[in-house]
Amino acid sequence: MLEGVNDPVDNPGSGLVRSRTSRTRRNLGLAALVLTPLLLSSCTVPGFGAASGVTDASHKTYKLWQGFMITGLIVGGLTLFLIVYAALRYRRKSDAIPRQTQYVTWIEILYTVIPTIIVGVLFYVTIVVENPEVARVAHPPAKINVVAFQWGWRFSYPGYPNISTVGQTTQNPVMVMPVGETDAVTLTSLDVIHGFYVKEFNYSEYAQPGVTNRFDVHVDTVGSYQSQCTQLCGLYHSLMYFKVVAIPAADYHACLTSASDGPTFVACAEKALATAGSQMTANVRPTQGALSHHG
Ligand SMILES: [Cu+2]
Repeated sequence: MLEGVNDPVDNPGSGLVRSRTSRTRRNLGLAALVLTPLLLSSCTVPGFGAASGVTDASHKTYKLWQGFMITGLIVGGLTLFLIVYAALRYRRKSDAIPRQTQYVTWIEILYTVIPTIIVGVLFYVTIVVENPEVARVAHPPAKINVVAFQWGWRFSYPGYPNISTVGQTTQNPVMVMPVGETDAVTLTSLDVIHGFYVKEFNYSEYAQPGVTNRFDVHVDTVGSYQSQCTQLCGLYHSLMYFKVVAIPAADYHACLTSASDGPTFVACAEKALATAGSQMTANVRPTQGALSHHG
């Protein structure tokens, strides 16, 4: 049989076999060419658009997101491969009806059980990550009230009635948060639904009229983080930015106590940020360099 394959005189079909073998070899080479750089570059798993995070919860959310994306790529890639393979390998060659292979019980069990396991695992890890993220501490050391409106934000600090910052459209108001302390955020809206979103927190929450949403944030990295409204809320939705300035907890409380109003508080916080930032650079901390990226 093999001799016949190698001898075109004995076997007129051997040319076809040989070209199919070389085609298979070429396809394998192509696959290796595409996969090798992909596999080599996977030493650092990419973020797939998510931030590596600057809060306790956001680091875990980041890992969860990576897990979901990698699972999706594997399942999607395998599905695509099987579709393309079946379409090419078993394409119509004659009018004869091919062998029918339905009711193969073990395959049917397999393609029911495997997806169920995958969904179950994804559900479980989501709960594990999400539960601590939405949990709230009984006595938060810092509190902030956030009010969204068309088209801007107001930030005020319970216990300090004189200190609040308001900014709309191009003004980009500043929200100050302590680093290393839990900050309890109370969020609502004056008019329509807005979305409170800080990319580095990997977190988004509705600001709804008539509803008060509460969540805790525990920032662990000093920095300035650009943030925005994520619900299409009208004409100037696209300008509804704000900035989170996260400074050491001691500076945060000192600024709250010493400031006489919103602007002096923000000025104090930005000064503390600059000082903490230059100290961070001097120490060459191996963090994400949040300060230099989000000025
Ligand atoms: Cu909005």
